Amino acid sequence: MSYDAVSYDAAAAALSGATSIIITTHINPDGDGIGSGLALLLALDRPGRRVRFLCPSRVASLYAFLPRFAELTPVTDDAQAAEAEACEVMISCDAGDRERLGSVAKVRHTTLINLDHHVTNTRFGNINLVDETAESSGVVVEGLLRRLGVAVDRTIAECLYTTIVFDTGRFMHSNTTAHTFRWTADLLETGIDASEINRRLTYTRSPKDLAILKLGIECLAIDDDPRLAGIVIPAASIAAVGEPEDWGDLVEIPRSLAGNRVAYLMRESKDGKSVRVSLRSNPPIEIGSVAQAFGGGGHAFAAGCTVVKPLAEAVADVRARLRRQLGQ
Ligand SMILES: [Mn+2]
Repeated sequence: MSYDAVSYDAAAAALSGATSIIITTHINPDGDGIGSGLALLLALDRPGRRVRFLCPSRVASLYAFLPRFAELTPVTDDAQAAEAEACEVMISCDAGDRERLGSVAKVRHTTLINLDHHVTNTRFGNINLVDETAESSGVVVEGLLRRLGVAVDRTIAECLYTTIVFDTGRFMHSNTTAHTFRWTADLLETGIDASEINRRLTYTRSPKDLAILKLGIECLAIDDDPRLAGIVIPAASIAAVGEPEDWGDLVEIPRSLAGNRVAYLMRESKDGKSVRVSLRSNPPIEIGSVAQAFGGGGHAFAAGCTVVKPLAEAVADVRARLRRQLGQ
């Protein structure tokens, strides 16, 4: 039996026997983390079992159309975590390391299942269900549901479809394969309205979101060599517009430049002490190792990190490293 089969079976056994389960995902949850978690909530909830979905930070209202979204409960500090009711099994979706679970990791639990697909996953669970070949964590969830004998119905499919749309960049990223389309086709067979979900995920920008988009374009930094381009946003500019609920895919703006290979988004923190960095690249140039070098993680061609340095210094350091990746 392969390592994967063993961990799928172990996770299925732990969940089948549990009468109390907490589902969670990473800080600043995205379409993959939320979709995976809600799919599990729908699949695992049954009479005689208590299933909760706790989130370590606020969740963008963009996802409010998903079934049972209203049940997402924020646990954002250790005091809340200490008060929260204990569970037998906690299952974390789409988080590469324990720190990404924030205070939720401190809610008492007996077994932790780490369900994920990041290459940089630190195997922090008691059971590690990590499939690096999966396009989204939702794909791993679907494999687990098969082991559990739970059929993917229309509502579960809506959640899983959200995970694949999000993590493949609407079927545009390099992780999109023949498997992706076959897997997604099975979801469509359940009768989901894929175009409506696409609309919900894409055409939902608030005036503030558009102001952020405008700011992103204003802060665009393009070199003579279009292979490297990015956006650097100072804290004062973010304060002037107001922090958005979700930073979305602003990094796709420099990425859309003809000839671009490596794109970045760098946002200065409110206190000016650190910089949040999002990186994207086109194969074969990988930037996962760059994010890791700065203490972050993710995938080979989509990764992120937080650099604890003033903005100018962080920008210089990250750009130098990215230039080296490009062989400059
Ligand atoms: Mn993911």
